[in-house]
Amino acid sequence: MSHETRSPDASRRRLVFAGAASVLATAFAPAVALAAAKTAASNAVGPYRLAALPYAESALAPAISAETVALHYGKHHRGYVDKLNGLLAGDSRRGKSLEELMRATHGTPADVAIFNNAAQIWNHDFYWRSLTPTGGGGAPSGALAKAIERDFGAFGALRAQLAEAANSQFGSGWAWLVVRDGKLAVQKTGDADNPMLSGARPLLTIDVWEHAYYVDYRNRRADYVTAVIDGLLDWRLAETELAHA
Ligand code: MN3
Repeated sequence: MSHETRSPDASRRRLVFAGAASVLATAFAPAVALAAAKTAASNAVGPYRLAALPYAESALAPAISAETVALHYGKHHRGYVDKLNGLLAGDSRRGKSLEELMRATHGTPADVAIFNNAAQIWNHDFYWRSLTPTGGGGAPSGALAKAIERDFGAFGALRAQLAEAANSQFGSGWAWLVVRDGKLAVQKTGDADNPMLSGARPLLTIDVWEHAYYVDYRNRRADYVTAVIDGLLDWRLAETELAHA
């Protein structure tokens, strides 16, 4: 069989499909117009954008593969952005910042989908910024190093607490280094929740949803967590956020 015998069939199928679509477009013009508007809202013209990844998709390998980043950033993270823009099409709240939206919808059952998608965008933006190409993040220094010594005793204790939080979060969620009431602390949150909603300021985060590690580590979350803490966390972000706390 050659392409010459296949392509006329394929062309005809496309024409038939186009014809059917045209008939549908005529019969349901308002619905089609609405769908088109929603599609536009969920793409570049919407108010919420997919932030650029701050490094190449392959930059976190081997701790996190390019395949994982392509899926995690390009499908999951992008999906939250598209979903939020769809949910807020025609909603007066679409002008709010992500943080304002999270605070306005947190704990409101009717707005749970808006909260979840807004918070997941914020959390993922922060997650990508919490990581840096292997070896680039250095070690805590300056005021951060002093605060770690003051509040944890030693870096090893912080490292152990962060790993414990990340590994013990039941189901989907996040592990965080935060500042709360002027002190550094480690905490975990479930699903899309974020420590800022209980009065803390995030300094670093680790995504422990299965989509963050299953391609590379299968069920071995602890191996992913170790690889991230020991190889990818960007302590410079924590220093910057602490300076603004
Ligand atoms: Mn994720």
